[in-house]
Amino acid sequence: MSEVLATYLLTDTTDSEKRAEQIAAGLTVGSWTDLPLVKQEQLRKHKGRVVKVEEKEGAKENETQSVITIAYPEANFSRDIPAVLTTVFGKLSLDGKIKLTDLEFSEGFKRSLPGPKFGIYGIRKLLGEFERPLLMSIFKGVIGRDLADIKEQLRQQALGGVDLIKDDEIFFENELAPFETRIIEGKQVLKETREETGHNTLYAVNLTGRTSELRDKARRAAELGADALLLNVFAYGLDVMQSLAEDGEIPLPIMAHPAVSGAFTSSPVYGLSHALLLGKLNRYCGADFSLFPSPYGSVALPKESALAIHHECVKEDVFHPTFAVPSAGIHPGMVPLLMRDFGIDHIINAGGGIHGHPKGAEGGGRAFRAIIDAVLEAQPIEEKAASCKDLQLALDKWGKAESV
Ligand code: 1AE
Repeated sequence: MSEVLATYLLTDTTDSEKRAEQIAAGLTVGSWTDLPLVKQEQLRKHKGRVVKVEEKEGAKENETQSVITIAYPEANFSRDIPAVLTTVFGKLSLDGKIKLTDLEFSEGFKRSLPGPKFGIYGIRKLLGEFERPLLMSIFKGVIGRDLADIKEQLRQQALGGVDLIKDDEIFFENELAPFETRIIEGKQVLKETREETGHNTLYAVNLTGRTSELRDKARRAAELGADALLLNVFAYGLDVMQSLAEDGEIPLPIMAHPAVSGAFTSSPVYGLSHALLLGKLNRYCGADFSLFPSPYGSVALPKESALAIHHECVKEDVFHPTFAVPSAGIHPGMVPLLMRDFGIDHIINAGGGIHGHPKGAEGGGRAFRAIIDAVLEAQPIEEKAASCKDLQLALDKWGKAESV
């Protein structure tokens, strides 16, 4: 019998064994022990099963914690993420200090999910770049700006040598720079910069609007030559991203932005774990890129959470790996830490850390590229900065980040 396994962290539960049994029965067949034996037999294949109950070491003083795993028969729900989440963490998510930390799916269930269309290798192939972390920059301060301003910002970013440029997540449909025009004109700018520098840069456009419009807008974006779609997936829901990822007429990588996810993940005792939501579920539902706060920047995650997301993005599985994009407040002085903790296969992503460079976005891009090269070549940063003025200016402004 195929099952989905859900693991939870319980906090301040007096009898974890009993609670686990209550959840296993309550979220499947109801109050089991009150049923006549003949009914129990009929419903046995639908009943949840307690797989594990363990006390958790290292809980805070005056706090008890345990980890429980419940197996839910797949016979109880349709093969879609909304049905799974509603079963395993529907009303339960409102019922005391309980956090959903992991979900394990059967191979059959996994086959019904898309996973990333491109994955790390597919994105690298689009760029022809296989040996270093990729560099992405973010449009900043573009609300209220006209297309000429936006094109100039795009040009400056591309000239600095970034591999990808994404819209800001708060940039929606607007009259000054409509979605379709932004793609057409933006691609023209990137064609010109490629002719000037030989460097290819991809553009991820923010796919926004009502859910019912997204499929057609995404198809149009593909026709017009957009390179990738940015999606505020947690404002819409994972199933919306899954539908876009499964659509054969939307042959574009999807960049999952973490906006709104903090409401689901930030509490240590409620919600879902970062690794599950921003790592595993993003990957299974089709995210080619998963953005999340790094452990060092302005909006930071605990290091173990950021590393756990990364692990879920890249670990051995039936799906392509998702590109992890630890972000928020990233500047060039953080690159040695990012590369130490996330390796070569991740994306270094900066908004303010590119645009805030004393020589503008072009200088910012060059500073990042220089420090990435220095780390790859094990060259002392100070030595590299002596031969790269843009890097020196960046280090003078932001310094070198301390290890966390
Ligand atoms: C965690 C997402 C980061 C993001 O989308 C963003 O806009 C970051 O901007 P900066 O680098 O903090 O300026």
